[in-house]
This record gives sequence, C-alpha cells and structure tokens, in this order.
Amino acid sequence: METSGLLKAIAVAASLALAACGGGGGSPKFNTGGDSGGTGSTGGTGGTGGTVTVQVLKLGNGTGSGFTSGALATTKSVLQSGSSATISLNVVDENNAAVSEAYSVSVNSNCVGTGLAKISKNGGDVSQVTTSNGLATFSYTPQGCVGTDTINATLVTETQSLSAEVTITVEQDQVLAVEFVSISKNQLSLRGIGGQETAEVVFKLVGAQSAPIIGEDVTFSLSTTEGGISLAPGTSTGVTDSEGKVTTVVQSGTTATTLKVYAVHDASQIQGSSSDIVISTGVAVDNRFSISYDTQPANAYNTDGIAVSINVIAADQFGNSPPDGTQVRFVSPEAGKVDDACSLIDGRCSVQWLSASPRPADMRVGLLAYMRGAESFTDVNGNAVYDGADTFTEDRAEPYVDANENGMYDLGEFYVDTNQDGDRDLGNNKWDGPCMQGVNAAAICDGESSIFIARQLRIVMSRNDACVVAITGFPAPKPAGGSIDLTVAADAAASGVITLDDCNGNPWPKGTTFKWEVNEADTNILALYGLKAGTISNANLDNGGHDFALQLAGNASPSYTSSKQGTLKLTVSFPNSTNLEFEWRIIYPVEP
Ligand SMILES: [Ca+2]
Ligand SMILES: [Ca+2]
Ligand SMILES: [Ca+2]
Ligand SMILES: [Ca+2]
Repeated sequence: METSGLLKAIAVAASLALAACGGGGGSPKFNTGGDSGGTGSTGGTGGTGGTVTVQVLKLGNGTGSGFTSGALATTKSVLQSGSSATISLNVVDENNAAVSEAYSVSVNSNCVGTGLAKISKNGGDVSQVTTSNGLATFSYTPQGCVGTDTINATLVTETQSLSAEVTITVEQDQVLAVEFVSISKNQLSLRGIGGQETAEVVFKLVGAQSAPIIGEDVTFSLSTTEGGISLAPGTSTGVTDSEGKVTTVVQSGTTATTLKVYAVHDASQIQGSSSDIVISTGVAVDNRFSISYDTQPANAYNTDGIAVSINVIAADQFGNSPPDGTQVRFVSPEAGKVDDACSLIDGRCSVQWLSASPRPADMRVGLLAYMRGAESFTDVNGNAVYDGADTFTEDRAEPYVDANENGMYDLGEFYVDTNQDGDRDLGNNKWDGPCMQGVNAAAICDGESSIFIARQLRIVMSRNDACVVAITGFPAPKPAGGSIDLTVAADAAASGVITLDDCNGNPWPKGTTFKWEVNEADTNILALYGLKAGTISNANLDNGGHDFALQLAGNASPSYTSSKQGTLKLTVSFPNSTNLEFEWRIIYPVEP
C-alpha cells in the first residue's frame, strides 16, 4: 500500500490522539527503539469518523516465521581479505510480511569507515540500499581489514529507528605478491649536474584476492650501486600502510646506468621489482637533435590550412631521453603558422605547421626548432665528460633561419638571440653544456651551462602543375610547338635528362605520380630505360624540380625498311586533381 510521508505523518498524529483519548477499538503501539520487536495493530475508529492506519516496521532478515529481527543475513561468516559476502536485509510489517513500499536503509561497518572494506551494489560503492518488496542486498568486501567486523543497517522513519547487524570474521591474507605500483621519475640526472636526482618508488603488498596487506615490514635494495647510487637515508625499509603500500626513495649517482629497485617482504621473502630507472645527463645534445616532417612537399602553393606535422627527437649524450616535459620551441618566420612549442615525452614531440599567407616568392619556408641543450664533443678518453683529452669542433653560433638558402646567416634573417644582446653571436670557442665536475673533477666548465641547439627544416609549398624546365643530352633536341624531336638510330641508344617542376621552381606535391612510356606500336623496335614510374615522396625537396634520366634504344635487327616515328609520353597525376600529359616525337631512321 502506497502511503506518502505526509499521509503517514497525519495518520500517526491521528492515532496518537486516539490513544490519548482512549477511544477506538485498538491501541496502536509504536516501536521507538532500535529493536523492532513490537507488534503494532490497526488504529481504531475516531469519533469524527474515517479509518487511519499506522504501519509498524521491523528490520532483520527473512519473512514470516523465518524472520529474524535485528540480524542481517550473510552468505559467508568468514572471509579472506579481498573476497566478498552478499549481505541481505528484510523490512517487514508487524505480521512479518514483506512491505511493498521502498525504504532506504543506511549500511556501514567499522572497516568501511576506516577504508579497509567496502560495501557495494552493482559494482559501485554505496552507503545506502533501497528495498524492493521489503528486500535489499549488497556486497561486503574487506580490503585490508583483519579480525571481526560488524556490518550495521539502519532504517529511520518518522516514527521508528530500526537497526540490524551481522559480524563477519576476516582472516589474515597470505602475501601473494609485492607489486610495483609507481615511480615518480623513471629518468634521473647524474648526481651534481643540477637535474632531478631522486625518485620515489612505491610498491604494494597484496594477498590472494589482490587485497592490500597492511602493517608488514618490507626491505628495499638496488640492482646496482654504481657511481654511488643509493636509497635515501631512512628509506631502506618500510611498513605497508592502510593501502598496503610502502615507499622508498632512490638517489642517483655519478655514473650513467640503468637500475631497478627491489622490495622484499621480510616475513615471506617474496620480492617485487620496479621498472627501469635510467641515470643519465638528461641534457639534449646538439648532434642528437633531429627534425622531420610527414607530408612534404605540401600542396600549399595556393591553398591555406594545408597541415604539415613537424616531429623532433632529442637525446642526451648517452642516447637517453631528456626529462618528459622538456620544451622544444618552433618558429616559422617566413610564412604559415606553427605551434610555438611542444613538450618532449620519451624524447619526442610534434607540432603542426599550417599554410597561410603571406607566401614567399620562392614558396620555400624555413622553419626552426630549438631547445636548451649542450654542444657535442668527441669523448676521446671515454670518461663521459668534456675534458682536456677530448676534441670539440661543433662550436655553435646563435641559431638562425636561412631564408635565402645560401648556407649562411644574412642580415635580416631570423635568429634566436640566446644572450639577448641584440646581435647574432658566433660560437664562443668553448664547450657549452652542464658542468660535470661533480661527476669527474677533470671536466672543463668554462663555457655556458646551456645553449640553444637547433635544427632547420624547409617546407616547400608546391602546386599541382608541371612544366618542362630543360632537356639535355638527347641528340639535337628541337623544341617546337611544345614537342621535341629525338633522333634515335636503329641499333643505337640515345640518353638524356628531362627536367620538370611545378611551374614555380619547386618539386611536385607529395603523392604526385609519374609514368613514362613509349607507345605500344613502337615497343618492338624501341626500348625505354630509366625510372619509368614513381611517386613523389618526402625525399624530393630540392629546388629545381625533378630530373628524369632516360635512354631510348633502337632494335638491333629492325624489321622495318623505312624511317618511322614514335612517341615518348609522360603522364603526371596530382593528388586530388587532374592528370597532365606530355608527348615527344621520336624519329628512328633506317641506317643507310
Ligand atoms: Ca672525456
Ligand atoms: Ca660554444
Ligand atoms: Ca642566408
Ligand atoms: Ca646574441
């Protein structure tokens, strides 16, 4: 029977009035305690007429004669940490019949309160369950709780406060594994060069059900102590916390190496191992900074928004990654738009360049990537630091964009003013990089602790067009009306180079295909040699277009008796565009 809260409140008030007056046939009883043992009855008939009903509820488990008040039912009374029991409760009326009205019942336990157990329903943690036809169930899972835990259910209505409980014994779980959880830094800098030198390593003690095991002693060790690698004072042992976790701190040494941290559970001698920790300089070096692109040449001559991904890879002198988050900056001073920076993850990151106006006359855009780093040196004596025994030739000037591609800096070209003195400085004749005297006293530290290392890239804004630029080598090339006569004698070969570009001095866009052929009727008397078909790829960026070296060879035993004429044909297919065709007449006379 559905009764709203307001109606129930009115019914209660009416019944109380009746009881006070001693009127009516029955005396309703109200259970006001946690115990739900009352046997309420139907209220009497008031003097003003009308029948009111007060429902008295009980909380426990079961129904009818099987109802037990004040107790919850559980599928298991003994649990291992991490395993679950299903707990059920029933809300019944004074006749121990299930009530159809839904009630919200609060559920809790000591271990749930301290986070060492959870109560869940349909996979989610809950603190309340709702009855359906008087029944509610939920799961109880200890997660580190050991000993006895009492699970309470509480139902509060306008007139009653009911509770029920059950006690479950949680057995101490057996340690099954020492799990590696996390490491704050998987790469540390060499001790004494001013980088990140410590990392926090977290392990977790778990039992058979993957539940945490709390309050256990763990001892840590290192796979190597080379170069003075150590555990921070006071962190060589630990006790697992309420989540089963235990933490140590590793400190780098002065030798570049890779290590692991081990954690051993003292009582069982079960061991866990961390992932690799790399100890390196973490400072990107000039000769290990690399830049590349994906879609090049770009079909961006007259199209805005053509995207080119620019990718950089940086490594330190040992080939290890700089720390994640190290910034690489980008500029595209001639044209287009480029993301200003990206952050290295595992030594690499990417930005996007977009074509946009203005466009330089040569449609070739210089782009610069630069970052803080060190100059390269040849470690002649192999002691991992730059010292008097080593050679150093790559003295770096402030980076610039060679807009006119003449291989040198010209006034007006963009440069990175590293020292902000308003001039483009040349190299300082010193090795610039992190001072490594803490690693080796022989290290020379008279240069800057870092400089900008840089890489330049050229983006070519090509167009979907083809023009013949030059024909060389073939006998007597005679341009006429867009075609050229080539004289090829029988049993003789003619070689030459035909050069084409995008009609703007640049190569065709990436993805453009080309095909050279001689018409089929001629193939028995004439052969074509050379790169006869292909696709323009990232490799074709040189200024001036594409050179095609071809050879036309006459048949050694011609079956014909008079001069013939054939055709050399080139088909150029642009991505998402139409084809262009070029033809040249070929004359191959009979030898006199
Ligand atoms: Ca050296
Ligand atoms: Ca220098
Ligand atoms: Ca220049
Ligand atoms: Ca400067």
